[in-house]
Amino acid sequence: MKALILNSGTGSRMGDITKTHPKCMTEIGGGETILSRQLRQLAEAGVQEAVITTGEWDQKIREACEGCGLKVTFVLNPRARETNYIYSMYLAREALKGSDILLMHGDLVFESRVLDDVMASPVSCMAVSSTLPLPEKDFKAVIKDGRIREIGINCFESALAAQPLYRFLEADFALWMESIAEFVEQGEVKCYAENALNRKTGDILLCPLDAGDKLCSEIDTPEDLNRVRGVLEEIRRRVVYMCFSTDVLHAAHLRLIQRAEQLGQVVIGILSDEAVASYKRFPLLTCRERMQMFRQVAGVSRVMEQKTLSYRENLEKLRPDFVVHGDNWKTDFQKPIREEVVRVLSGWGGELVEYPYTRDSRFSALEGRARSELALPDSRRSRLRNLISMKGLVTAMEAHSGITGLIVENTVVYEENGGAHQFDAMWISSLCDSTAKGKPDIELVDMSSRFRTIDDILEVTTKPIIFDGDTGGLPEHFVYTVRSLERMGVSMVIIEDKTGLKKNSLFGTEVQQTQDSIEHFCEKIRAGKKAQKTRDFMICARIESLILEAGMEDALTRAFAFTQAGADAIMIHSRRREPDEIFTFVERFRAQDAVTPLVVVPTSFNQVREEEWRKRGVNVVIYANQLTRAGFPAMQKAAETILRNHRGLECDDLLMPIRDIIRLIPEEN
Ligand code: SPV
Ligand code: MG
Repeated sequence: MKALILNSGTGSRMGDITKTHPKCMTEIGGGETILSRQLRQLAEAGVQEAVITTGEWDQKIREACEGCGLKVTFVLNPRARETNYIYSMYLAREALKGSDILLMHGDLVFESRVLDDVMASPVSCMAVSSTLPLPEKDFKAVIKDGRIREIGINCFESALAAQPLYRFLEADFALWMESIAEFVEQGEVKCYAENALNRKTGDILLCPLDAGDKLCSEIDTPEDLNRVRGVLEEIRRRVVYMCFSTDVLHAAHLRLIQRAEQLGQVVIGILSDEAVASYKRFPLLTCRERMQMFRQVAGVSRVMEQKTLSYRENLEKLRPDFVVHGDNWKTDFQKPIREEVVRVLSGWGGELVEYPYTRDSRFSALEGRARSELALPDSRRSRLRNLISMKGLVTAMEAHSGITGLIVENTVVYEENGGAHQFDAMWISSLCDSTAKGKPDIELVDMSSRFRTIDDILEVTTKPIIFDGDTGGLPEHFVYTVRSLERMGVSMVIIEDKTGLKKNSLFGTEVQQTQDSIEHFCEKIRAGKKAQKTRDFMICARIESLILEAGMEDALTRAFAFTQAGADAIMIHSRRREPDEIFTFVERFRAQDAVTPLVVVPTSFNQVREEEWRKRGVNVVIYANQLTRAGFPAMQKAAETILRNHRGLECDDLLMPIRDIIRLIPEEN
């Protein structure tokens, strides 16, 4: 699209103001002239070429356009004094061929929102206002059946105030130009070019584009100038709010901020770490770092934290005139958040302005890179501690293979209020790892094989890992396990205070199991803590006293002894269907220790919601075996169905479509 700016006039009604320069070079505040503002707005809107018609001030206008960033063609009208711009347009006809035309008078000042709307129009259009009174002397557009039939000064019937800002499709502009040529060639050079346009409104579908109360105004007199300056000042004082969660700034963000800046002072809300992690991924930069990054961006006047996905709190604090956002949230999970923004803004007449969302493969590649950084051992290992301190309560879901790891990694549920929920971490259960290999959960699967499982999961995920280390084996062996896990990027190992042939805890006292002595287990914890190299790695001591019916006092005595020995967290287990003994333990432990993270595995007492665990002082909830228990019966059923029917057809309804499997496992490139 090419812009056509008509600047051949003398601006005689401006008095002394236009004695030394053309009207388009009149200052309008903010260090800008009418012309420099138009050129900036055009460049920001992506226009690359402009044709400017000039008259007496040709040289000055050429100089004023230097370095504007647009390719400008100047067309001098040597008869500017005795002709109207119909003649300038006629002279510019060759330069205007071959593209859509965005036409504006050189004395027109408009908000970028109006320009954006005009440029986005799929049909030829002219800016009008349905809210402004009809002007006595300026252009009006007569509208019938939704299209403009006539433009002129003297038509008042069925008319709206109109401004000389048009977008023409190439073919429509050619028709107008044809009519202009006929006028000029018959010597009619003093009338408006719109007279020639009026002859073609039957053939050109020219639609009114309603700018409403938005600024779009010609400056003809010093009074106009004062009024427009006042409006621009008010626009500069308006507050525009935007919220960002990104930790990688790219061109699309900067473009959006640039557009927002045209609406007023830009205030950026930075989404808290917790809010980002809840719906997306763990941010690579902390909220403070992201705030600092946005403070450096030109055009940003203030940066503040936005604690929740909901904008309400910040909007009520700021009462901004505008909220700016990409239009993607009209349909995605953020729809309820958007609706709330519209509702809250309507409280003081604020407006939501949406721009087309940019889906660019270069930006998705950046996101891919950010994700792979989260998978690096150092970054992943430390994240469990961070999440616990950030969220208070984290959830971990069992994974025993690459595919179950991907399910834990990618499953997100969106809530009605626009929030989202996903697992924070993965639990590599000894029960499920053994089951997947068809072996009993008795420490039979050796460490090399367990590490292989970890590696499969590490390769395709980014979330932190909690490893079920069973009893940890001999202290002399445990130190090697700690170092290996640490090196791989595992965040926490949980070892249970049992000894000898370990059986799964859910058997309880139905099988022979022996609890380790406090002294010996403390020795193992101390050895592990001494062996670890990083500050981040966590050793969690798991207490089996309730499982083995050794009593609450024993459980508590052990918990305090194990934390004394250096355990970073305590896991308390029970196989009762009621959670009361776990509640009692948590309450009594918290009475003496407010900080050591507490871990629970609510497999049998699964009626308690996460929020209640949080309130009671639990920090990690592990869903220890649900994926395994969901998956194997489904496989068994599929196998039986095929056996019964001697073919695969009947089994189809039980199966995940192949295309979903393919989507679950994206190919790396
Ligand atoms: C596991 O998942 O392997 C556990 C938890 O250790 S439990 O099965 O409840 O003992
Ligand atoms: Mg286990």
